[in-house]
Parts: sequence; structure tokens; C-alpha cells
Amino acid sequence: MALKHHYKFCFGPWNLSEGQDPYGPPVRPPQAFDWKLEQLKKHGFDAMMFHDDDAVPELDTKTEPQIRKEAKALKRRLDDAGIWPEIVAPRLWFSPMTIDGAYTSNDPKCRKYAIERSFKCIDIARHLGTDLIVLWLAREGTYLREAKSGRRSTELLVEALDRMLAYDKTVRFAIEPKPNEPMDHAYVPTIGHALALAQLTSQPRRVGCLIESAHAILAGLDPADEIDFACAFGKLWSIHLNDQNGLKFDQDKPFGSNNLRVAFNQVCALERNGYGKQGEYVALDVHPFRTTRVEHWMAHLVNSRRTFLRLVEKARAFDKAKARQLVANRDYQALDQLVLEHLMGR
Ligand code: XLS
Ligand code: MG
Repeated sequence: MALKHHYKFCFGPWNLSEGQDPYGPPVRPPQAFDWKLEQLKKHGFDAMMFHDDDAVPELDTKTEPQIRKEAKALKRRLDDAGIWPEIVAPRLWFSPMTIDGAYTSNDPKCRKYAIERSFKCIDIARHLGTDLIVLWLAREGTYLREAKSGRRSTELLVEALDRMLAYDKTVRFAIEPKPNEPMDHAYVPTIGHALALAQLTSQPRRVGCLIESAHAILAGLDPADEIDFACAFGKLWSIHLNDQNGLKFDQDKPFGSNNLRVAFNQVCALERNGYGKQGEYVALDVHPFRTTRVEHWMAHLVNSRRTFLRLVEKARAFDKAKARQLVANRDYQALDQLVLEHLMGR
């Protein structure tokens, strides 16, 4: 019997990537946005995530009326396809103006650019109809710690959030922490940092977070704990599921690919917190392996969703009464084996 569940799934156009890495060129031909939207729909996904310039390409060269026109045209296409725009995220790491950080750049002109670009992102979100802005603070950090003041940077991040909160009274901000890459050390490496920062803003209720599995693993944390922590604050507004083999570059592997038990525990945490019941989406921030052939280009997304749903079944079928008994008896050895046997199946 098919599993009954409430989960809705999405991904971003960047998740159908062409395989370029720092050592080599693309290995699959670039595809237009329309093709990506068609794939998303064809494979039964519910929503798409956007960077601001995924929605309105070459955003920095466009005027406000042009941005409005293009965003509204995109909204019509999404409506026609029956696809919801989950989030919009300002791409604050590509421009020459964000070479030294965006909100925490040492150059006031660059900080001004970052705020103005974020306002454009908010406008685009409003045109598309979503109230959720994701902030991956890619370059808010340093290559060497003497280059910026951490205290000042924290104040600048709060100031930037306050400017955005004042600019539009309806949107919410989900901070997506990551401890490193592209920076040596980032200023907002974990969910604890993100939620602490939220408390310093003028409207803490409108500032929450987004957990990406790989980013938590890169911070040496268990993503399931990050989920429980964020949910204890009622602030997990989106999640990027993927996987990561230890402390390397950000791998964005298929969900569960590296560590099925860590994936299982994330699903258990989402289940016990009722994630998704307020309309939150499960986003799969995964990339194809570089060797992937064009004809298998969607497999990492479809497989990640399948693994997620299989793990929902596993989470629900787990013998919780037995587990409670073993916990009460402090028999963690047997609990460990119970989990392993359950994951291995018959
Ligand atoms: C990169 C991030 C990025 C965000 C959106 O590591 O995961 O893809 O999810 O800006
Ligand atoms: Mg992500």
C-alpha cells in the first residue's frame, strides 16, 4: 500500500547542474529554465526554489519595472505549471561587489550594494507570491581572521536584517548556516548562531532558519540535533536534505547516500516535530555526480525523494516501545542493534 504522508518536495534550478568543478569544465550541456521546470513537473515535484537571479537573470542590470515585469511573467508560468515558488534567496556571492563579503564587507559601498540587492530579492519574492527569503551568508566570513572584526560583523548582520525587516513587513527570513567554503570560517556556522542572531534583530519572530544536512555535517554536528533544536524554537522554515562524506568540500550528495543512519535520524526528527504540517517543504539540495549522463540527469533528485519516503516508512515502523524499554534499562548496546537491524530489514 502506498505510504500516506503530508510531505511536499522541491529543488532549485541549480540542482540540475552541469558538472563544472574548480578543476574542469561542464560535462553536460546547459539547459534552459523551461526544461528544468518541465523536468520538475514531470517528476511530480511540488515547488521550485529560486535565487533572485534564477527568477530574473542579470538582475543587477535591470530597472524596477523590468524586474517586476519579468517576475510576474515567471509567476504566470509557474501558475500555469501548478508549481509553487518555495523561496527566493539573494545571490550575494557572485558579483565583484561581494568579493569581500556582502553585509559584512569592509567597503561601505559594497555593503550598500548587498542591501539594495536584497531589497530586489524581496521584491521578486513578493511578485512570485512567497513570503520566505533564504539567506545563505556565503561570503560573510574571512580568509584570515585579522581581516575583519567578528563583533562588528555580527552588528552589521543584525543591521542588514533590520533594514530588510523594515523594507517589507510581511516577509520572513530563513538563515541557512554553513561553517566554511567559500570562506575559511563563516560568521554564522550553525543553527545556534542563526537563531541567536535572530534574537538581536528588531523582529525575532520573522527571522528563522533553514538546515542543510551537509552544512551541519561540515560543522561536525548531527543534522538531526540541529532539526530538534530549530523546532524547539518553532523556527525550522525549510530544510535542504542531502549528504556529505565528512569534512571535505560541500558535496551535496543524494540524501542518505553516505550515511543512512544519519539520514534516518533526520527523518525521525522531522516526523516527531511535525515538520511540513504548516506547509514547510522538503527541499533536496543535491547535485548529480559529475559522471552523470544527460539521460540520468534527474536521478539524484528522484532517488533522494524516494530514500526520504522509504525512511519515513522506517521511522513510523520503528519499534518505539521496545526502544523506550531499552532506554529505561540503559541497554544502549541493544538499542544500537535494534536500529541497525531495523535499517537492514529482513
Ligand atoms: C549552498 C547553498 C545554496 C543555498 C541557496 O551551499 O546550499 O544552494 O541553498 O542559496
Ligand atoms: Mg542549501
